[in-house]
Amino acid sequence: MKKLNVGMIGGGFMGKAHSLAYAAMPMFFWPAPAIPHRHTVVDVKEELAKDAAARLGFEHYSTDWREVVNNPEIDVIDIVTPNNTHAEIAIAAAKAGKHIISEKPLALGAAEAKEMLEAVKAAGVKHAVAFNYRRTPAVALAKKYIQEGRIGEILSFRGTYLQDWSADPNSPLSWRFQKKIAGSGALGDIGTHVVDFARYLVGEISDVNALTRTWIPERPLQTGGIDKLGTVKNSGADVPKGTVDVDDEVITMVKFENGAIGTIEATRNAWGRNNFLTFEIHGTKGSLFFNYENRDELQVSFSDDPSDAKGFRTVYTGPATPYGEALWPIPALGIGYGETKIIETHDFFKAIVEEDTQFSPNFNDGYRIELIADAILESAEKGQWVNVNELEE
Ligand code: NAI
Ligand code: SOE
Repeated sequence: MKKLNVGMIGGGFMGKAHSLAYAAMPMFFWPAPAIPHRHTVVDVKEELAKDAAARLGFEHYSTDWREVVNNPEIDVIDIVTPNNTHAEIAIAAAKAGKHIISEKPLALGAAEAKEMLEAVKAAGVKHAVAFNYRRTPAVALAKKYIQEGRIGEILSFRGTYLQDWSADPNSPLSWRFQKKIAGSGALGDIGTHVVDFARYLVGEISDVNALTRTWIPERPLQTGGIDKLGTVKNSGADVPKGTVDVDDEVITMVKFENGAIGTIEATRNAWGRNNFLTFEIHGTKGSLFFNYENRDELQVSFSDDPSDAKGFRTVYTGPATPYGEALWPIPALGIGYGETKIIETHDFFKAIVEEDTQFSPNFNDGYRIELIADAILESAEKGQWVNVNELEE
């Protein structure tokens, strides 16, 4: 069976998730399209890279991503570093002829994303952006129902991504609060997952009208350089603080090219909400509701449901629903974050080995999502509707 050597840049939170998927993918999808071989992991310091290799099962480690990108033994570059590094690594990897999977958001903005897209197109390599939540089986089931016309013509989409890990002002100034590293705040970090849902399930977004707020304008500087997503507090009068220069919260109305309308909300300041990634879609013949916190479930209501049984009911994903044959044999046995990454890895490796197969979402989608995010920021600043296509150069 074909083996593809992976060079993974970054050994943090997503480094762990992607490594798990490389190890587990062939256990779920057999025969695998190709076996991912964890060849080299890169991190910024020798002790981090060495530790990552031992922990995540990589054969080699390095502190120089350029060396790995240019290593002829490497087939796939996996970018799991903070957002400001994605473009430089991806463009170099494309020039070196590597297939690329980049974590989301693709870039700091549309201008960078466009350069990345042009680089992968010129190189003819396969490319992916890791908006993995669309590969939750219940989300793929919603897509199937929509494609089959089960809810008719879509009228509206309401999407949220609400978390509370940064609601405490003593949560430190992680890279996610710094524009030069993150690009934007809740919008780029989690709002883009909802934008991916909206485009995947409903269609292209044409116009946006947004509000953004920064609720906590400064935060204690992070000590130790370790980003623990707000779980390590840094309090006290003498703790130096730094400026938050990104949005904490975004709410936007959206218009779709097909006439549907919707809203997208994202915040990391919503006490009590953890990974409250939801959508509710209303169509002419029914409605669908999904909440990632209950990710085995899709709530459905159809116009021809019996009149004495009105309301949403729960469909549990399992062997008969998307990806079911590869996953667990009983519905509701439990889909986790890991499974979404395992499916993503399978689908990307399949796209690599099959000449005519393209992975989706890819850099085209990543670029379009950056354009939409740029439009949302511009709309919030100007206080008016912004047409997304008008931002395209
Ligand atoms: P993290 O901060 O946990 O890990 C990033 C790692 O990259 C750290 O070990 C850091 O030392 C290393 N790094 C930074 N610059 C580097 C460089 N130039 N060369 C080599 N290593 C470098 O960050 P996390 O949470 O893993 O996020 C990484 C990316 O994944 C971000 O783009 C983020 O938005 C995305 N992400 C996506 C998620 C999803 O659900 N799809 C979930 C969490 C993060
Ligand atoms: C933090 O908000 C975070 O890790 C995001 O960066 C991810 O994209 C999201 O999936 C989980 O939360």
